[in-house]
Amino acid sequence: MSNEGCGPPGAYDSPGQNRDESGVRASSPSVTIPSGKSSATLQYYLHVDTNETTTTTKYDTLTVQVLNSSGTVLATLATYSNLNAASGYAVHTNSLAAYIGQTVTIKFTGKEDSSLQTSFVLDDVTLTVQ
Ligand SMILES: [Ca+2]
Repeated sequence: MSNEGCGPPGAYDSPGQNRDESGVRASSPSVTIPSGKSSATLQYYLHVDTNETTTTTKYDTLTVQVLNSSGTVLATLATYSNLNAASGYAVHTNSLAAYIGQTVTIKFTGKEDSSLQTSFVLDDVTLTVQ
């Protein structure tokens, strides 16, 4: 029997200090927005919590993007950062009217630097087509 593959315990683990959380990285299944509709609205609730203390620099961000069926980014709908930190959830809406008749994917991508965590908490993501 061999016993390989594991490095020394703790070699890649540095406990304490600034714990880095990866935040949100999620995308919806692709959705087809039927042609002939007049409005398409993406709505979601977002709570941003941060340990950052800056009031000027966006160290940690969450971007909301529209991708086509090939995975190409068509547009960035919104960008949030540690500067948006607040208690409670805020409701946001983005128009997807430009994509009526297309099949698109909505992608939420959280990105953080190596210190001072920011959490982007999404809830109730809905797409309303009328
Ligand atoms: Ca940070």
